[in-house]
Amino acid sequence: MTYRFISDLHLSEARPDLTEAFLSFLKRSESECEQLYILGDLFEIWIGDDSPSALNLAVKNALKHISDLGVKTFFIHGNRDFLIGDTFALETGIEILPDPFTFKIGEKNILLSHGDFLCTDDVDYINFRNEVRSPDWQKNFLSKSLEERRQIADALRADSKEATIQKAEEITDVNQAAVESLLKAEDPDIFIHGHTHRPNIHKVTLGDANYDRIVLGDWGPQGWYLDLNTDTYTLEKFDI
Ligand SMILES: [Mn+2]
Repeated sequence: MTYRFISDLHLSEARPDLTEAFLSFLKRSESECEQLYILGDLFEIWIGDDSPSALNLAVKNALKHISDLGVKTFFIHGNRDFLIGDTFALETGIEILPDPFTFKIGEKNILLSHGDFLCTDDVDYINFRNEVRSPDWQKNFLSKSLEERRQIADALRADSKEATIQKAEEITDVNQAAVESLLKAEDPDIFIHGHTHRPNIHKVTLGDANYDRIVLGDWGPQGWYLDLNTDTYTLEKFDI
């Protein structure tokens, strides 16, 4: 049984090469894994499940196809596609999980997250996150026309890009104390997340406890995925 994990593909109309790579990746995943977990930022932007585009349709159809073939698919919201909702889940067969989410593979506890909530040094971002994740904000946003939503989203994205350029390296990475308190609270054997675009395997020791923190990579010149079996895992990359 192989569990496969990806995140931070940032699919958009501007990068058809990434969409192509994802569709081929799903095709081979049909026979290479039994479960597929997408840990956020599948899309560069998501303004509502009712937004029609060729990209959205192609991705939804491909997800529906692999799930119809029996590969169980899961999704955790990223900071770009946090508005993916129940309609998307229904249309694709994907199951939306809370963030963070813990489950068992054999004897091992696995903890999953997108990872953005651990970037607590970036106070502006955490405040923004709290605002846009509130049911009121989302209800208000989704009640606007698609055109209005697109304008607001473009403005937010421009702000965020500018802010990220100005921020110090360490501010946009996860905060170590936040990671440690999450590990102590959830006590997983393996913690898998994305968001930071810093693919790596960190061996963490806290007191008597050992944890593997695996950071998935974003897709660009290369695609990244993690394959996890009962006893082993491998963090893989391939050229796009
Ligand atoms: Mn992210």
